[in-house]
Amino acid sequence: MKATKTAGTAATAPGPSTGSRGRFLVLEGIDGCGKTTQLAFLSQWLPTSGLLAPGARLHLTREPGGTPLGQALRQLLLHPPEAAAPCSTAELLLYAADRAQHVESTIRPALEAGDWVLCDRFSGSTAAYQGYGRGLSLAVIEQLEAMATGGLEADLTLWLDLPLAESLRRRSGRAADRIEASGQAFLERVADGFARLAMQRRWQRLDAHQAPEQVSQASARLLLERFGAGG
Ligand code: Z5A
Repeated sequence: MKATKTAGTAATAPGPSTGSRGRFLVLEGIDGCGKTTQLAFLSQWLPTSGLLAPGARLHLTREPGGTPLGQALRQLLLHPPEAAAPCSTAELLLYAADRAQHVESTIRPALEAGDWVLCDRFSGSTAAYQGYGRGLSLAVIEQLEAMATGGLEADLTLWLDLPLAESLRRRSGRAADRIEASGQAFLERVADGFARLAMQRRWQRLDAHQAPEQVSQASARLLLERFGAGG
């Protein structure tokens, strides 16, 4: 099982919590942009990077599905029985419910214990998919985001920027989930939305159209610059 698809905690260093607030890192991007691959790299590299305080742990998690409630919501969102497929507004609210539970029960407690949290998707995905993709109100989405997160924001969001054509090529031959099956025009709006959000929210762009090792090196460099002794 890939580390990033395992919601929950990966203890990486024994010891008591550190007392100071930890760091919250998020990976965002269109389907197949390489988040899982890079999360697997970061889950190995971060604990040896010297960035975590002594005793701090690294938690790997994801949205939707980072909690037991979230796992049930994920199933409903991505693989519902045909008669149970949510309409766009219900879909938005289910992602918000997943996030509220995730922040409250997993992310915030980990950060308060001084741990680091590495999350596959967060609120940017709701703006991209439900806002730009489905065409729901971005203002309403922002209000819901504030409610679900209680104002919690990532310390750093890495945006894996990949052309849609390459994402489709990478995913060819794999069964599409309900969101992926929403059609090319939808996916184009989502991809465009990610590019806009990256500018608005000052995400760090990573060129995801390079070899996986190069993407990993670039992400490690960015993290050292941002959180290292001189950052
Ligand atoms: N969603 C939403 O609508 N609203 C929300 O608020 C949230 C989510 C939070 C969750 O799916 C779905 O929920 C997602 C958005 C929606 N919908 N879709 N569609 P997910 O998170 O489970 O799955 P995903 O985001 O679509 O990711 P993925 O398919 O697992 O892909 P990935 O993790 O980004 O990529 P990967 O698995 O690392 O790589 C894909 C393939 O490319 C694989 O064969 C790799 O070996 C290969 N790969 C990876 N990197 C490279 C490089 N650099 N070069 C070449 N090949 C590569």
